[in-house]
Amino acid sequence: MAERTVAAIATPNAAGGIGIVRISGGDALSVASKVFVPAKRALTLADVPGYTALFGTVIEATGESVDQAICLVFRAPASYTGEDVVELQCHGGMYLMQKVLRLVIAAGAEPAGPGEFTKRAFLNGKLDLSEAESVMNMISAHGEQAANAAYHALEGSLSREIRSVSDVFIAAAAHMAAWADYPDEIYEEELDYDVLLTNFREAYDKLDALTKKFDAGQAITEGVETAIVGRPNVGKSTLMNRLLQRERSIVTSIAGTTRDVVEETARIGNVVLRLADTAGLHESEDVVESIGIQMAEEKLEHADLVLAVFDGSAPLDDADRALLQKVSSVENRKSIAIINKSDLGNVVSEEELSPFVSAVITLSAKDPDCYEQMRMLLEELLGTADFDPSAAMLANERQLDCVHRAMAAIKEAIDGIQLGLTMDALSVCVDDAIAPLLELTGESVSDTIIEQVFATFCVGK
Ligand SMILES: Nc1nc2c(ncn2[C@@H]2O[C@H](COP(=O)(O)OP(=O)(O)O)[C@@H](O)[C@H]2O)c(=O)[nH]1
Ligand SMILES: [Mg+2]
Repeated sequence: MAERTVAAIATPNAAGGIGIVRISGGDALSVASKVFVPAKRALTLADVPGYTALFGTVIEATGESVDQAICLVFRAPASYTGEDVVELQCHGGMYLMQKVLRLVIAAGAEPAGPGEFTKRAFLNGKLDLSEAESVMNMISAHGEQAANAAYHALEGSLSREIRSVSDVFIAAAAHMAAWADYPDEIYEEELDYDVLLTNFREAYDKLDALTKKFDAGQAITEGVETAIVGRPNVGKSTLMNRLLQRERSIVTSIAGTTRDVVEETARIGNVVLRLADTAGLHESEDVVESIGIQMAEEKLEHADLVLAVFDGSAPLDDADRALLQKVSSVENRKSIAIINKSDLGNVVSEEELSPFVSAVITLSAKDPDCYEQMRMLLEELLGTADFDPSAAMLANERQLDCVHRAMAAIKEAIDGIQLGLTMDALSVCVDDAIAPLLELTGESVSDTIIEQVFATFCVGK
């Protein structure tokens, strides 16, 4: 592939011990040789083999030295992108890195777009699309489990699972095509409806299992958008701080203390919660507080998980009941009712609240032990307790959508077999099942989707 040679700073946009400018493409070595002079003058970049590290100097066009650097040479196809790649490791000052990049571009490289290195790796068959997406997840992983899961995806756990499914349909499609051409040569074994039915059901179940694990995977990798809501003074901010394990939100006995939305990410066991502590929900005359309450209502509406807090030491009031109605009005959304202040005695029963929410828990946010109580409940509710990072896992909505479309087609095929559909009609369903699976791994995918996937990457990756 005659690609442009591109370059970008591959390290973070911040001062660091080392900064790397990566150059990839057919001219990578000749571009690098214009800006880098090896200390051993006898060596020329054009001649050194792949996997060579050279010490030397980055120079300006005038020949003036800019920085000492290590130059790493990779030769196609044995590089990240599959092309010739040169990495210049310089001292990681931000000004310096920008300067080295400018020199490299002046020497003939073009600035790399977001994710362009990984995109080239994909286009050169170094990794498939779902593996490329896991590169992104590796970078943004919050915790060990997330990084572990992304690593296994990069290493192909999802791709293998998806291929094991798509292979079933590709084989069926091939047999069906052969049958259409040579109907006399009967493919009894391969096209036996009972055998097909068994295979298709097994494939469907595999995909179904992936979708069921999706939410748990998201909770571990992306985090769950979580709103802490309740009327004033029930202990929302105390709970927020407990989950964060530090004093982030202001706690006082004065109602209306929290007026803004206080947002912070907490990792609790395997689960990542993107927490929003909000203003107490009630009628307020105060202009500032009213805006805060409005924001709380919005969080309540859009959050993926709601922690609705109640003061268990006093009977439920109208504001509590209104909140319960609101929490339960959003379908397919997880919610936990928290009966707080259990240390002060309890007049609110879990049975009163359970019809409105996914789970109820009684605790005292003041008691450090409630952290562990919350962890166990969250892991159970979000399905992360028995999470296996080495198992296949869907990494994002794009992949989930592909699986849903494949499942719909497989279901049609299964129904079709049971209705005794003709082989021709069945083969349409089979083709419909294959397409989204190939789209998931990127084996057959439109340029638009490729663009979309890599547009979410950072420059330099
Ligand atoms: N006794 C007791 N007091 C609590 C508990 N949780 C919070 N509080 C107190 O209740 C008051 C209001 O707490 P805060 O977290 O600011 O409530 P918010 O208005 O819902 O954010 C403060 O005085 C807290 O110390 C609890 O579990 N037990
Ligand atoms: Mg508060």
